[in-house]
Amino acid sequence: MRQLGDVIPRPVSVRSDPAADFAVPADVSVSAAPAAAAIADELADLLRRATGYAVPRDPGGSIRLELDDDAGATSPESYRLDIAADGVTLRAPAVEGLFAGVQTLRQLLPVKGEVVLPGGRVEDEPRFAYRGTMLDLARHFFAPADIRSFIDTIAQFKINHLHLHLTDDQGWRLEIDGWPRLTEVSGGAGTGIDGAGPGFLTAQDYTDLVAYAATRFVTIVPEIDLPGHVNAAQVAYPELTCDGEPVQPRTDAEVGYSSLCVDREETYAFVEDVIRVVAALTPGPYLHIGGDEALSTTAEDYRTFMTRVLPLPGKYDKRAIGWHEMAAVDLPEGAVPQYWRIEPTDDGVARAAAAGHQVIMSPADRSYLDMKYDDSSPLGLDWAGLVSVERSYDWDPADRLPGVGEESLLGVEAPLWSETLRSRADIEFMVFPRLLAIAEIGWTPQAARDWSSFRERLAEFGPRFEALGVTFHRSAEIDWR
Ligand code: TNX
Repeated sequence: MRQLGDVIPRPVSVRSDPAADFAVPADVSVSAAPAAAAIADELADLLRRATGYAVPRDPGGSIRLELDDDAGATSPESYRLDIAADGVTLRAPAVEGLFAGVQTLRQLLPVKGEVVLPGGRVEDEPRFAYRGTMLDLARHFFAPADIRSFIDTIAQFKINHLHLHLTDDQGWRLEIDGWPRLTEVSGGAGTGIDGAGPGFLTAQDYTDLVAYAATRFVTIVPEIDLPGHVNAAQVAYPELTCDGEPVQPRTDAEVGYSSLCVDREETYAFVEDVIRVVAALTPGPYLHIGGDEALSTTAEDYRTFMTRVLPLPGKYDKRAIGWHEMAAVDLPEGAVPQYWRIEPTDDGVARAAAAGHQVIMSPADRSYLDMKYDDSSPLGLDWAGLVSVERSYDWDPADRLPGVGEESLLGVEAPLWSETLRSRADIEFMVFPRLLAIAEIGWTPQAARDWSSFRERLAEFGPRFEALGVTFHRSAEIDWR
């Protein structure tokens, strides 16, 4: 039988009551508030697979999902789970909390054998509102089916944002109305690293993906990387270079050689068009404008460009996120720098935090899922060092950067760049189990986390990943079951 605290991310409060274990009976049923019907159906389905029972929906259900909006909760994702000898009550102020609670309940189901839920009470809420990961579709395109399967798995660990890096030097992966060559040329055959990652999302694919993610309470954050990382755009539209001369497609992993032409009006017509189209396709609140590694844009040009472009997401009702280099300029209200550096450096991020901006923490030496685990990792890079499971767990985003403490953080994100990846199994190998460490950092209060507890809880997920058909790295740091 599972223990009530055997959950990742670790809940805020767990009170076990062994006298109240719930042996799920053959006539188990699920009831739910109308707004939670889809979540109840999902839970019934999970129970059906675990028990083989019929598990109908029934207003008098022994497992009840209740919405309780006067719970005085601080977060819509908070929930309270009571497991007693005669049934289960899950209560939350919003559907987000019911979904989070169902993910907890799901982890309390055994992989196989008799289904007895451990008695007691869990009270839970997230440390940060933003708990994210990122897929780089530009260096290697991954099809919607792969992205959906990824969303299914990450949502089980209460990851609630998926950032899609849609454009880079090696490819452009989202169809943009009015600019067909972006995807016809730079999403086509021969694009991606080594020419091995062709493909793109049509506007309809993207819309469907966003809607699917919403059913898993995951918000899609689209990124259009500007003003560097634009070779693919310039291959498709040579008028986006300063001299208007065609540039060659690139399939190597260099960074920092391409830049939009900051002095030309055509540049801003293009950029605003793209931002307008992406904003219109995106129901979520964020639009990521990149801004990283613009090494062939002069510092002055970079500031000119960013000062003009950063307000555009706001013009189309989105909050701008950008890699932290953008904090070199005064940011418009609501803009969020995403910090990736290894060493604390004065990039203007602390200044932005002092001015009231929220920050997303993604330090490369801890959260980059494309770094190798150890010297023997067959995939991945190592410019930010080796990132073992313990290194990905054992850090605090609130003490990474002087001047950027707990109150300044919107949350954490673990990016996965895809230079060395070719398949769904490659993604999963790099992401699991390290994303579970980041998920716990983002959800569980710092004072309630420790590595020895995490590695023990994580060990139970070996058989669970196997049952899900999810590839993972059997790190020697963990005594896998
Ligand atoms: C740095 S850090 C990048 C990406 C690369 C990645 C590889 C940052 C915002 N950009 O262009 O894909 O390293 O690890």
